[in-house]
Amino acid sequence: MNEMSPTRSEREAKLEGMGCSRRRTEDARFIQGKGNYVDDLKLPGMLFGDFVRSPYAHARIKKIDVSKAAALPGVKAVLTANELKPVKLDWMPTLAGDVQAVLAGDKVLFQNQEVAFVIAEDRYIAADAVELVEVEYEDLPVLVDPFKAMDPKAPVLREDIKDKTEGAHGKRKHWNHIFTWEIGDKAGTDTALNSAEVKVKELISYQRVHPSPLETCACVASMDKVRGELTVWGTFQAPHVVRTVAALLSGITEQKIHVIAPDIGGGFGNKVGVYPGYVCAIVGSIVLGQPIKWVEDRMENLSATAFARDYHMTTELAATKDGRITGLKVHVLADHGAFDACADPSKWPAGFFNIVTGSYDIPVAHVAVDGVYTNKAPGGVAYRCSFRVTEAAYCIERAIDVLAKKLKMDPAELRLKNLIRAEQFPYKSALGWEYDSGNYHAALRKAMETVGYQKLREEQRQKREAFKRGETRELMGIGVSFFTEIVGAGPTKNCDILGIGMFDSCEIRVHPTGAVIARLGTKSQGQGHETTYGQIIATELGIPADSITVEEGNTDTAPYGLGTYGSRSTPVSGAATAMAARKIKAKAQKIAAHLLEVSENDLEWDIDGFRVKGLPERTKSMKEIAWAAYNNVPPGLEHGLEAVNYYDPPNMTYPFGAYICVCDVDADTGFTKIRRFYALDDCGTRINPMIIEGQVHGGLTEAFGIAMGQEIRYDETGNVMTASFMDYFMPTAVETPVWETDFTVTPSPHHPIGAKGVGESPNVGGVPAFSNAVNDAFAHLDIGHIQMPHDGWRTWMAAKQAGLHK
Ligand code: MCN
Ligand code: CUM
Repeated sequence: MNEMSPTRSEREAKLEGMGCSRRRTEDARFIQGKGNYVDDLKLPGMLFGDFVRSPYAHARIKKIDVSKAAALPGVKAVLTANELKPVKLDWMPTLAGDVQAVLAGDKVLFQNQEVAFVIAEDRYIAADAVELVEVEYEDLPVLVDPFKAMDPKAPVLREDIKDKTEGAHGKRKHWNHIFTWEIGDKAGTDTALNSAEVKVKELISYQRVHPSPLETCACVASMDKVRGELTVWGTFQAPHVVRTVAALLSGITEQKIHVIAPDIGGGFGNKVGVYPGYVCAIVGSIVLGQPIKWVEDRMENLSATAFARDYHMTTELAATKDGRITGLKVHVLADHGAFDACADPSKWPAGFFNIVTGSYDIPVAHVAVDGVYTNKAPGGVAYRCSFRVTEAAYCIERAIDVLAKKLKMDPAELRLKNLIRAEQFPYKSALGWEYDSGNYHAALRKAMETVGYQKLREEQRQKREAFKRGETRELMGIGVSFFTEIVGAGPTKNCDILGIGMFDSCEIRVHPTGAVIARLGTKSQGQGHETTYGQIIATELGIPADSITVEEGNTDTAPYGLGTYGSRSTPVSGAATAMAARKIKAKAQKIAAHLLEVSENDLEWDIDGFRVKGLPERTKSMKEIAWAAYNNVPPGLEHGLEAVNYYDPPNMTYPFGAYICVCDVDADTGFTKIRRFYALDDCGTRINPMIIEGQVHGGLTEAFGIAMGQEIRYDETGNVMTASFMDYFMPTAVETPVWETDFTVTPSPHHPIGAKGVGESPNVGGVPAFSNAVNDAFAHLDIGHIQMPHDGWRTWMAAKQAGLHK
């Protein structure tokens, strides 16, 4: 070797592969304002669609008169349910096995429900025409409180299914009941509770919130009547699923539908489902033969598209006097709004809520979930939720603190006592999951040491004394949370969407010069996929990441995939990427052996190519092999260097983390200052540490928003009180605390590169940490569980209830 040739570590660094904090390639266009979002699309002859929405939460539609609107110059068409009925599109199927009105026909079921769709030459004319549509309503009794949904006298909401005793998930108990989902050992759990030395029971509510991505939902539908082809650009987290649904609904054959998700300005689960806007734009375009754009405004997004949570969890824990948990029972009342449009895998009407035993070795547990209809917007699964894992983590993490208070035990100590031990992995939980790997004690101990936990407790003790003496009006709270996530849906044996198994895919082509294009079935909404998939391929194939282009979101070019949500991209498509690369590498080895005139088995991999074992100077780089793949392949081998992999994960991945939050509550204003927030995440093998940190910062900021102020609230007549950022708390840089991040690495044993997902972890673990901190500030006082969100008013009320305002 001459002295100019690069060292091994230089060769490795040049790849910018896994483990490298490589700068995000997509940011070059984003920070220069050169992103390409749906609303940037302008097609010749493009029209604009806008909705007439219901001011009522529950009302019968007596009459719709569109004549004035239709007569307005520039208006091309006005669609109502009557126009959609002949093509059987006035209703559409939801991902949860229910149906949803595309445009309300006989009655409306929530405020701002879609009633008519006006199509005009531009957005302004459409808005004017919306005002001219006259709808006569007869208001009906409104059901807002889910606890009253199954009263014998509750109003009938869904007249279309009121006599159906069977739903998509079994028996219905009431006209407003959707499903009961039950799992675990009921008798065993009751025995554990009845014989427990110590018991706690608490109603833990997770309020309705909304992910509100920066970019609202949008689409452009364009029907080419000559070719009989439909192209739809949209804010889709799962473009292939949208194409399949569009084919099934429209009758246009699937290959003649082109679904394209361009750049997306945040999804957070809000952009998984199919909305009336998409259907109406498509129908309009088919009818008029012109492209139609539909873009929601902020109020429409906040009040009518997929909300999150609204889970009311009655939680019971049984334990011994010295703090061993012996059983867990949870009953959930789930408010799904007017239609069950939860975006869960088909067989999981309550998502993966049965991860509610959390990170603890709980011998027996039982969960029952009742879903009900109310006069609110549909949705339920969104907002970094991992299919209801957020609710589950909040439930168990609050319950642990409630139990610690009852036992007069330190909440961290109670956790250490019950956490699943490293040697128990793979761990089979009482509610049916097999946790792949973890070292929980190491993580929690590292967190406690880093923040100086014992010292903080001592400071808190002193501060409480000082409060009693009247020297301060602040209460100090320390919130601990330990969470286990379950991401990577999922094994096709138990996870599907509309019958399509939840595998995912990657296709890689190596061009003659050694440059690569990779295409995937997932779709980034800001997570940095163009950067990180390239890093996996770089390491696997020894090709610099800068020579690799990653493309997603075009159903014509990408292999079929189920999309990005549930932090599944890394666990499923990341695995598909590694596996596709390995197919290519296996072929490359054959070509290298041919070129070096040795047997395949005489070769070994070395960073960016193959070398002959024992003769390290005899090498063929991947670049050389790529060239040879197009002109000098061994006899009998096909030309080219490409592969596709459809990966069906054998299990989910189980990332975890330990979060600690320190806050100071002002007893007189209720204002809570987050003094410190430490987040340790373990997502197995780390592909890009900088991107992981970004994901954690974003997720913690959302968790802060949820825990400290966000709530989609309705008044008793079903008016949405929080349909704008004036009323719905959106944290800015001003309010957002400083985040300290940390990590441990426990690879997933079944994932090809050992990686687990991370995108939703900070929200799952963050919310209980904040809530536990605020509750902990009051833990020495005689008040019960304080509900989220912990805004100034609620916290002030808690202080008042605790007798601190005398
Ligand atoms: N990553 C990594 N190493 C790991 C795990 C992940 O470097 N061990 C990187 C990945 O390569 C990817 C990112 O972290 O670039 C997130 O990966 P993953 O955890 O697999 O999650 P997904 O890519 O599937 O993203 C979905 C997840 C979800 S469900 C929501 S909701 C959410 C979230 O991502 N929405 C987001 N983070 C978001 N971030 C942004 N900016 N915008 C959204 O809409
Ligand atoms: Cu549940 S929000 Mo994400 O899965 O898109």
